[in-house]
Amino acid sequence: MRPSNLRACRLLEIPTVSDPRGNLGFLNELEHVPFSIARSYFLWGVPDGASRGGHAHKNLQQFLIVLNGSLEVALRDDREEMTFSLNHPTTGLFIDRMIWRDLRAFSGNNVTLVLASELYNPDDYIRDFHDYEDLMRLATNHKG
Ligand code: T46
Repeated sequence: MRPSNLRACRLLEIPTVSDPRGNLGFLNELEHVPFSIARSYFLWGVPDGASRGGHAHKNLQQFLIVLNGSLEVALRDDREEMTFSLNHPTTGLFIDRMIWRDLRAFSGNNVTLVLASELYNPDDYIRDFHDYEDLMRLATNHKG
């Protein structure tokens, strides 16, 4: 398992072609999305006040695009936290492996598309923050 890289998590611009008919955004694998895409899923109809996430992934990398509405994403490792506000389909958020994420403040009309580097695997999830901290400590010690 590679160590966390909170600083690698970042907003990435999604190329968009606009003309009088509207807008078209596109994403090329390994060019605009920094990994090979194995799966996509989407979130919608999230009730007011609900939050999602609350876990980290051992290996999975993801790219979030808010297609409609808005959303706040809090990312943290065992040392620091970064918060991103997503509210436009011209910007996506890359989330590296071994990053704890909380998704909150979903607007009522929110639709969020997620591109993922691997197929769904429940064993890839770390759902307890203390377990996450232990794994981070181990990874740091291994690095020396
Ligand atoms: C993440 C955040 C942003 C599947 O069967 N296949 C899938 O591809 C996914 C993503 C989920 N599921 C099932 C597993 C659960 O029974 O759907 C149910 C809800 O999943 P979960 O509670 O993990 O949903 P979120 O929104 O808390 O987390 C999801 C992703 O699981 C996670 O990887 O980073 O969105």
